[in-house]
Amino acid sequence: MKKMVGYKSRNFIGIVLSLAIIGITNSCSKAEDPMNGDGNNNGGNDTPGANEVWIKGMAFGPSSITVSAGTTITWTNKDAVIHTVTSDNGLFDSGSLTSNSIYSRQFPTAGTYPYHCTPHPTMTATIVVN
Ligand SMILES: [Cu+2]
Repeated sequence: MKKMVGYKSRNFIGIVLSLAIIGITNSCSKAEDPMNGDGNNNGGNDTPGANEVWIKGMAFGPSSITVSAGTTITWTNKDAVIHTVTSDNGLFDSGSLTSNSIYSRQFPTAGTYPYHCTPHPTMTATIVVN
């Protein structure tokens, strides 16, 4: 009789643990999107906002962005590796941007501003200021 009770309570503990694990899994998947750093909750399938460049998948996106003079551009490193936002002409340099780091720069003067990533020279992009 004692064995039966022990068996039943082990089963009960098993069910409780299963429910707890399901609960933890659910809360994690709900927490994922707010944690992706984009400030909204639309499933994580986001694109950069206006005046925003994402460094993602070893590329700047968008690779070319056109803004009016005085605009501030914000770059976010969405990759796990370090990137930089470095002017081809020595006009600006973010320095090392670790994962999820942000770099912002205002562009007060019209012109074309090509830039690249120092550790990955094939990563290139341009800011066009009108
Ligand atoms: Cu890079």
